[in-house]
Amino acid sequence: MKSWPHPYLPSLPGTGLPLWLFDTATRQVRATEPGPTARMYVCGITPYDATHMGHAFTYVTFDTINRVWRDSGHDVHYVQNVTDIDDPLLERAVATGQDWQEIAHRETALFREDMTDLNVIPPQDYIGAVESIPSVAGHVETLQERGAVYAVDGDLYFRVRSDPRFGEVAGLDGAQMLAVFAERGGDPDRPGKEDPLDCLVWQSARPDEPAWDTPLGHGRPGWHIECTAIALDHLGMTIDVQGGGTDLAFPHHEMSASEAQVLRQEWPFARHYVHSSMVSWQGHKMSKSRGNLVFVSKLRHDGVDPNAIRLALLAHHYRSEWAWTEHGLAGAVARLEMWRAAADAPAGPSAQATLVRVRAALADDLRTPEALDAIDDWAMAQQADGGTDPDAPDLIRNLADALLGIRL
Ligand code: 5CA
Ligand code: ZN
Repeated sequence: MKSWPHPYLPSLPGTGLPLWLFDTATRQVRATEPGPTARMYVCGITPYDATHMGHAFTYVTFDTINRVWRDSGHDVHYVQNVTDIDDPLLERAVATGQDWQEIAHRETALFREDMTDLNVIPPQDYIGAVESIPSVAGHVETLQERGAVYAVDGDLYFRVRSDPRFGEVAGLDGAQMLAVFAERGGDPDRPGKEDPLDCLVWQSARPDEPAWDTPLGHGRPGWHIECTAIALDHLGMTIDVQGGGTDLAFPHHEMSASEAQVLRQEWPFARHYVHSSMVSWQGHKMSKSRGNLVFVSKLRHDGVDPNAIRLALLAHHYRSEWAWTEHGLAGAVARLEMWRAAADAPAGPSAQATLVRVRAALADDLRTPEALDAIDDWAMAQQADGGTDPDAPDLIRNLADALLGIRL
């Protein structure tokens, strides 16, 4: 699939620090240890509605990881999928009388615009589920050869217990796994399953639903195997970061990791499983299914500077749950104005220490609120006392852009 344009990244003096991140599987903040090229897979949207602030928070979080790695001297191979065939998309098509492909096409185009305006670095490989169907079928055949697949009325299920490490990503106990699986698209009660947690990898064609011809028969892929296949095809094993919101830790990342581990007979699928917390609005997690949404595109069309939207997101640590508010956005608009006023001056106080502080905050599990505080301190000092360093405003402009994706 077409990705979106790459933003210009200014270079900064010196090199950033190695990035430490919280890993859901080990429940520890640990150093990432990528090779010359860091490898990151982040789960993409299911394109049946526009990008909301929860999505934006998640993609800005992983964009910050991308920027910190680059600043510390790594290239980044970033891969993202688009779930352009799945139940929610078909349900929306039926409910609104539209063609499912048109919805997917339109909402993916809008997502690209939103990501471009938010200065998000695009994935090198942006891959749709539909275009991956031949690959998914091949991976399911390999799982069959490994004895990890069985049929229930023509649908194919992955035996989660064929991976001895199943359960280690999210760390839930059996009862929790069952409850969450049922809530998030699973079918624990389907008769004929060997283990209630076994997950669908191939669904045979249903009347009035799209289906594709593959060696597995006429049908379409299950959800988790889509991300397994795309990640293995484009990044291989083992990746540095598997990412998404906390709602994906189980079952999605658990299942995709187990499928990959059985396919490759290697462990682990990812060195870090990284999850951004849920953004809420009106008392509930912002979600397309509930419909309590604040859209990036709506704010953009209302004339809100996307840099202010990005600042409003970065004001929250990625592992804290928070609610989107008008007040938070207004604070970000004011902050952006203050930073711009200070960076537009001909000189300011030295910004070297600010760069050190921003790098240290981001490298330590992406403490973005503290990175913003460091720039606040510089901007307030500039506004209060002027300053004599003629290079300082440019350094602030460049570090805000390169590390935070904020254009002053
Ligand atoms: N297509 C699948 C992943 S393969 C999917 O979950 N799509 S999604 O459109 O529902 O979500 C896209 C990304 O946004 C996921 O990483 C999800 O965890 C994240 N996300 C969804 N809602 C929120 C929210 N309210 N707050 C933070 N992140 C969210
Ligand atoms: Zn995914």
